[in-house]
Amino acid sequence: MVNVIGLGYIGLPTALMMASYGVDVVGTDYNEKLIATLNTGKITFKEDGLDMLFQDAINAGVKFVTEYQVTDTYIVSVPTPYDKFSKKVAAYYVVSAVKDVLKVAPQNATLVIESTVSPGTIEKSIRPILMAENRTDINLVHAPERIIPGNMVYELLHNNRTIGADDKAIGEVVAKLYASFCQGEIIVTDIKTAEMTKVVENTYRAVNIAFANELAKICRHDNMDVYEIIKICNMHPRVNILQPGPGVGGHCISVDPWFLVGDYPSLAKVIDESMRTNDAMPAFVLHRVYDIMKERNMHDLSKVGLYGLTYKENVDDMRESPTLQLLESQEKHLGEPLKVYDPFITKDVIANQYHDLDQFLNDIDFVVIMVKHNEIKDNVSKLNGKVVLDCHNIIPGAYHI
Ligand code: SAJ
Repeated sequence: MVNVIGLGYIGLPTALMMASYGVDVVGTDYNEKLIATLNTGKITFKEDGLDMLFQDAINAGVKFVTEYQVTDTYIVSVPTPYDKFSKKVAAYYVVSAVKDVLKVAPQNATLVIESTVSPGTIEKSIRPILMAENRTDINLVHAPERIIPGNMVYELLHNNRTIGADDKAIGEVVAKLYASFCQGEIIVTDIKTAEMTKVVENTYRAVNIAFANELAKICRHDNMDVYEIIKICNMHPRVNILQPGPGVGGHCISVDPWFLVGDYPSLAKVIDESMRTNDAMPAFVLHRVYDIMKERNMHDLSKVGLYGLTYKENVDDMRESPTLQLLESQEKHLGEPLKVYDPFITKDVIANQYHDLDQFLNDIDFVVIMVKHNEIKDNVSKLNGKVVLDCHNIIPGAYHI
């Protein structure tokens, strides 16, 4: 039996996928409310294909509990934030999950850590716990998750995976467990290499997005069309630039590269500058808003609305979202917060929030497209007559960042 610890954005789909492919799975989370919701047959977040997977897993006998189980395999998928000041990984959730596992784990159990951690974290923060508890019999493994919100179920099935283990034979056993559902290639390596690959993958994307954002600023400065330029450059066989945007959100690309800056401050220069570039984008958008208002002779900020609150399109996840960052930066100007609407955020989470697109558009003259949800792409005609600042190049004739 596999005990999946932490039933969030990664642990839940992983538990459901394994169960639906015939693995005996118990999911554990200390959040009683979350377990109660799952046990009433409700899924806890929106994601393509997750509802169906949930049903399959329930039919296959998956269980959700708050207690850690006595079993031979544990998969830990709890969050790893970073310390805002030191920029280093904050491994306290993983540390406390591991300590709890050790209270019940039998001899020679395998402990797989899926949570993203910086290179060396398992050696520095996890192995010493095993030593202190006299539990060197436990097989430590790192299997960093790679799935992208918005396409998680497909990617869980098809992405290649990395398994880092002290002992190659144990790595192969865990690879076999993942192969019960994963159709991609599974590479077995050592733990530190696995830790580094995960952080490097997200850093690669962060640096590439920062490059696109910097190009957007250069093009804005000299009145060039950044989208046309990127499109033409990407027709070169060895160029693949990502897209500029209003900032980088989510719990991965806006967080993981900081681990490298925190651990190697004198070496990770390009990464540090890239993260600062991305973090500065929401404030850049706000300045664009002020500039466009000036140009159009508009004075009333209460007539400006932000479309989209989530960190990217068609997901309901708001963590580190550029819109929240923009509002935070606006707060510093002591203004009345801008109006906001997002079809995926049904609860009231901030001031001036709308729950109906028509009502939102009725109350404003100036719309900033912060997130390119399908909803707005399908309703472009509703923007007729409005001033539009489009941060994603989806609305013909709109202002760009
Ligand atoms: N973004 C841009 N321009 C782009 C692409 C993205 O501004 O061209 C922005 C998005 O709007 C969003 C942020 O970047 O705010 C991140 O979105 P994303 O779709 O690039 O990635 P995440 O954070 O949802 O998921 C990433 C993925 N990593 C990589 O693609 C290397 C995913 O595979 C990882 O599993 C995930 O991080 C994770 O959990 O680490």
